[in-house]
Amino acid sequence: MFLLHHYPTSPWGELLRLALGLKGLSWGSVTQPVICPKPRLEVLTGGYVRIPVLQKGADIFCDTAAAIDALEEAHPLPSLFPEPLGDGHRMLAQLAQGQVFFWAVGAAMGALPMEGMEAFWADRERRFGMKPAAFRMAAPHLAAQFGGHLAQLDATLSDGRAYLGGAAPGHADLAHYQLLWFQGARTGGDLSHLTAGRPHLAGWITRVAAIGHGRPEEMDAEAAIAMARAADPMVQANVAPDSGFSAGQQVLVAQEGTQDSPSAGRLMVLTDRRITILRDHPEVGTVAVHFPRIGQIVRPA
Ligand SMILES: N[C@@H](CCC(=O)N[C@@H](CS)C(=O)NCC(=O)O)C(=O)O
Repeated sequence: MFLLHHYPTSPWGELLRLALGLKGLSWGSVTQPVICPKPRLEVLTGGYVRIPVLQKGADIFCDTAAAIDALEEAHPLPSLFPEPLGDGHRMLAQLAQGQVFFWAVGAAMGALPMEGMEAFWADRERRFGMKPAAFRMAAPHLAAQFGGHLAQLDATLSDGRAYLGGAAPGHADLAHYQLLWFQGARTGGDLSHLTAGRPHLAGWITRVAAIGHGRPEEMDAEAAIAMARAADPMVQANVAPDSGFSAGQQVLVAQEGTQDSPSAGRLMVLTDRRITILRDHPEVGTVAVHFPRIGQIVRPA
């Protein structure tokens, strides 16, 4: 059974909740803190503290890109990469990362007050350089940029297709939907201000939301740690010969754009799609921590 480490308000968590729903799965739902420290997550990841993290036994998938691949491999149907777009879903989903996500966060949160959220803002400033005052000042601009992105989504859907890639929903739909879903944080779930003048978005939002979350079962972090301890990781060495690294070498894996601690371990996989390290911890034994190649910085330890 897959376990999802997340928190209810996490937009990237919503992407994976829907992916688990699309696959029709029962899954373990482990709630992790919204801000650092996240010690019971770090036992599994070795330092990665972003949300969500997907777990299957002693295999830990950091970042939605790695998690989506793991889900697709374990449960190929219905596919998260339906034809005719197929693998193109990955590229379209990637568009929802980086700058576009920053616009979406600005649109959803830029106008939120400091009061009552001091610890949250301090965490995000320390880790991501999000200075609340500057962020608030930029909020109208960020919201306008996000509006431009929504106009492109609406135009893509304007030929009457049900989903971004055609008749069936896939990774790209979930990746873009979560950006919209998150806007409801400020409005109690009401997205009418975003669909006004964008007639194709409203129906698409309803269709993607209807995918649902499958069957989550509450689970605590200690049970997740025990499941990792009881399992062996599933990984085959595959380090690209021209990468400058070798299998078994000690490396550090960190994320672009954060001050979060790197995860340390023995390199097992390094391709242009995937990074996998093996690491040992007294509480979990040996676990494999998987990352997508995009967004990670790999250094010799
Ligand atoms: N590229 C990552 C992005 C994950 C991300 O930015 N997650 C946000 C929450 S939705 C986060 O980690 N925020 C800081 C935190 O939760 O501590 C992915 O696809 O999973």
